[in-house]
Amino acid sequence: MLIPKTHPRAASLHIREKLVQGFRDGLVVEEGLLAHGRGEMFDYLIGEKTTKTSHKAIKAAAIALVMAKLPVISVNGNLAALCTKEIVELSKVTGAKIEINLFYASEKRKKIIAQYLKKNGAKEILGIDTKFSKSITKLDSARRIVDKCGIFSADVVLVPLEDGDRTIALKKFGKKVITFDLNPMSRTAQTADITIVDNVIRGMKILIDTCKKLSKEDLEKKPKFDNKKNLKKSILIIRKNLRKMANA
Ligand code: PTJ
Repeated sequence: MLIPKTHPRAASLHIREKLVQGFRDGLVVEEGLLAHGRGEMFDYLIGEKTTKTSHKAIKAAAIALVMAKLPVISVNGNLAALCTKEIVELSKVTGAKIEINLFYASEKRKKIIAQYLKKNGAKEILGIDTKFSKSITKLDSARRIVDKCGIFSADVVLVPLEDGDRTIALKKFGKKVITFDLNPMSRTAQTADITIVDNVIRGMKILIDTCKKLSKEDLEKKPKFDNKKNLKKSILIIRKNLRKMANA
């Protein structure tokens, strides 16, 4: 679909088109389209822009990823469709490994996602070879199967657009969890160590830039970050925007 640049919601419609293309190419599942719709609604409520609160979370996430011994970016269908290039670049900038981990598991879809990432410059992709599969306990979904050299051994895991159960399981497994979730009230958002309440398509670019710009002082000082406090601020932004709309 040709979206006129002057359309008031052009950016949001372009993101939607990217996801639909990802669905047609076999990266995204039907349920991923529903998840995106939920995300669009929350994006609207935060004003379709990266808030100051999200910038704060992005800085904390950048420090955690750069300081990690073994950081891993967990890739699902939606993330692969929306941020193919950014996944590869973030991996280069932070040294993070890339691991494909799907909720609606499918070997065929894993292969398509891996090809997409490789076409965009990814060298190593974990989560494909079952020889290295390990299981995370206390998790029923297909996401419990992880790579021995990736999520299983990681200290910091970036898990964008996630389901709550795995975040809880990863935390119990001793991992520091960073997530992107437009819904600040979701179980994932509430359970993660660092929640970036932003559209992953905007936030990933800012995260890459922030990692590149971190100073020695940032890394030494490690500014304090309170996820619960930050999430409350995101909820207040939504409340304020709703009130504004109701009074307009
Ligand atoms: O590819 P798979 O099989 O691993 O499946 C991926 C999906 C996304 C379908 C699966 O993880 C899922 O069902 O996720 P949920 O439980 O629907 O959660 C997705 C969360 O991401 C929701 O809280 C949405 O608000 C949020 N979300 C959706 N789109 C975006 C987003 N957050 C940030 N950026 C987005 N573009």
